[in-house]
Amino acid sequence: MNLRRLFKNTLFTIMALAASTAADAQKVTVSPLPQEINWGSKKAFDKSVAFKVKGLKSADADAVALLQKNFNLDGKKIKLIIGERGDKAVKKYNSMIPQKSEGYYLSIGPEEVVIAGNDERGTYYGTQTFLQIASADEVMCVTISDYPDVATRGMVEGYYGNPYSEEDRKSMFEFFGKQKMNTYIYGPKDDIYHRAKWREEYPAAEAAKIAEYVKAAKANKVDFVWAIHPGNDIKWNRTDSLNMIKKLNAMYELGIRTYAVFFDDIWGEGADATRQAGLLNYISDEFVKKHDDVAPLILCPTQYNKGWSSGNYLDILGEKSYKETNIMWTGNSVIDMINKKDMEWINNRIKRNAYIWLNYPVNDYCVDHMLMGPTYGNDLDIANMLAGFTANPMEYAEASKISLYSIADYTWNMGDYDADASWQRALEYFVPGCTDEFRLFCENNIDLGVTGHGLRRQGESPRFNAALQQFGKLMNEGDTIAATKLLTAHFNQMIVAAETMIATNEAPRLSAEIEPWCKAMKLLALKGVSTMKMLAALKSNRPEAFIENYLDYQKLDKQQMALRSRDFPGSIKAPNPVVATTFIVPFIKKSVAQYIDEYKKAYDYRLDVFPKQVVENGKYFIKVNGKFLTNEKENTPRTAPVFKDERDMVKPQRQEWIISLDTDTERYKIVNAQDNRYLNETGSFSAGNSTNPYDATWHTYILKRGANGKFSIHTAGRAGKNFWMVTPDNDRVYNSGYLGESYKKMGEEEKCIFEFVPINEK
Ligand code: LOG
Repeated sequence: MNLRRLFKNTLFTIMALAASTAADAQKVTVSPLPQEINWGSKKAFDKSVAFKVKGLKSADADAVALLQKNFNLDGKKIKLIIGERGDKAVKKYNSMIPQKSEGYYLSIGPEEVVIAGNDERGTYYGTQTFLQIASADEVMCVTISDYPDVATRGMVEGYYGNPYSEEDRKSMFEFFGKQKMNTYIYGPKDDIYHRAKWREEYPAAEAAKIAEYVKAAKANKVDFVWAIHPGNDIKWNRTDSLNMIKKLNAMYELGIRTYAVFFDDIWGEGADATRQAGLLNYISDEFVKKHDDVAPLILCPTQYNKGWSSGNYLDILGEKSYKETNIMWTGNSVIDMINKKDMEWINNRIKRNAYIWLNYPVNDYCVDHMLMGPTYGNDLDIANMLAGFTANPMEYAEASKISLYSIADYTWNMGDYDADASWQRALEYFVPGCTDEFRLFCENNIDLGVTGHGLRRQGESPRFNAALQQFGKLMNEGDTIAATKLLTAHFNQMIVAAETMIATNEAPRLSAEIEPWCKAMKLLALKGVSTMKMLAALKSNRPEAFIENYLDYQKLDKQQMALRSRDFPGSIKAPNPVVATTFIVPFIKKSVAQYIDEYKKAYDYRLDVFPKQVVENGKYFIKVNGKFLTNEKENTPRTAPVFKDERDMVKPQRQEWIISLDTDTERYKIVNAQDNRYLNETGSFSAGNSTNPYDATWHTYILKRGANGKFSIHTAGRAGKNFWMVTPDNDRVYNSGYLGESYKKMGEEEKCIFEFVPINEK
């Protein structure tokens, strides 16, 4: 480069920088979006400035701690005034403070900063906003008047699966503090002292942990709500009433001041509305009101969504339970977004505003998918119809924060909520250095396919779909080279994005959680590349190249099938991660099948490499006489699946079976999607995946398709030559080997009793 050009370039850079520091560049986008923000036109001061604080002693201590941690407070020139309504320090600004719970007034000028809360949380949130704005190199003058639309905002750790770790929870509290969320309901289904052993006190070490959570949450202005789930075996008698109070008192000792009682996903006696309302009122009288610092109760009813409501259950709760008791609600169905009409319906029934339990981004019913897309679909005009809004997350705490970031935005300032913009800001917030790679990852993890609950998410793989259109056009024009190049380039982008997200050290805990999905995305994209090579080989008459790439494809497929997430010892679930199932997976599958067909018509070289699959690898319902084979006792060693009449809506994956060809034995393996246990030769689950690990010579089946379209399932290898039958009342499966010789004479067609109904991803 010659000197003149160098000079010109430098000049441009300087000019560009000058332009960006002048005004717009310093307008930090505050999160969650404030209600009212007015930027001045001038710079107030630089990032590293020191302040002279007024109000330090009377202001909220957590807010003060934030200031002390982040700023030099030994300055002389610039005043920083902090406090809440009523404090002398901020008296002058009283009229500026919004008269709203948790609201604050913040003004930043060259001589003075004012942080004035309507209450202590308000001061704290004002300080959080100040921190965000003051992180810019040059801080601009601004005044903000801000408050939340929804009083109670946060999450409910209420899913089935591995509960959050200590680190997960503590990091979540901090995140909530920053994003102005104030509620963390603790109710993991798989904490035994929450549900299975609700009467028993936590052992000392675990009790200490809970006490720590209360403190850590509080320091971030988060209420740590503890939930109890007694409905599976509660007796409606005095003993259990006393058991309840005893447990709640023990939790009080640990610092809990807000309590929830969950009656979701139970049947039988526990599900009685009158009894439930009676218990909650009893707890209110005998426990809540006996303390002056315990908040009103939160109840998750058994009929917690419209789809599951019937009779007068909800009316009874509405009439009988004390008006201050909050009643949770997931919407029109278990998994749904919340709309105005539904709110009208439920609020009328329960005679109070419902407290939302949003089942998003929870993925315990589709655990092979990650839900990383925009959080859209909740109505923007329902703030005054809500008692609270909490989201049930995935068991992946960091990945869930993408959606929770948007929940914070939505609940704070509903009217200004823009799902896509909020999503993009969340992506930038977590990985500012590789946002686009992360976005590409998230774009391929949006929809969840067909599930028993029916929720779908739009907008998956937009960049692939754009490329696919172009691909179709080029193929129509006969330009295979350009077409394959185009899609290959897209697949390569996916590979780079996956590798980047694994390697980046910007968000190590996030990377660790999504790594299995990144690997799945990379393997899928590599399969895409192989598919394009197969197409190119086909069109240029190179059968050897076709076979070579097909073998690569098969190898990659096998690697992908072997991927597991959360396969640590004792993990409750260990899913095989899937990505981009709406468009990319079906495209690749369809293309490969089509290219193989074309190949077979044109060549007879190495036809042996193509599997003669009776059943395509995939997810299926296994049905006999219309009944679903169901893994009723997940994670319980030595149990057998049973047949159920209806689709399981609580844990739909119990009825989903992954059938795949084991290429070593060329027989099939049958695995349950709920807990990843394989079926053994007796048609039951063995001691456990770890104590009796999968062994292809034992645990694979020969599947035969009958003329009736149904299948027979045969054992082979070391398990001997038998087949599966079902008990006379279609209760469960058993092995014909138990029945001696006579059954061996059964006709082949007669053995074909199993239906494999594919669970379509699309
Ligand atoms: C459970 C919840 C689970 C969610 C999604 C509620 C109130 N209860 O069907 O623990 O995470 O659905 O699978 C539920 O939603 N049952």
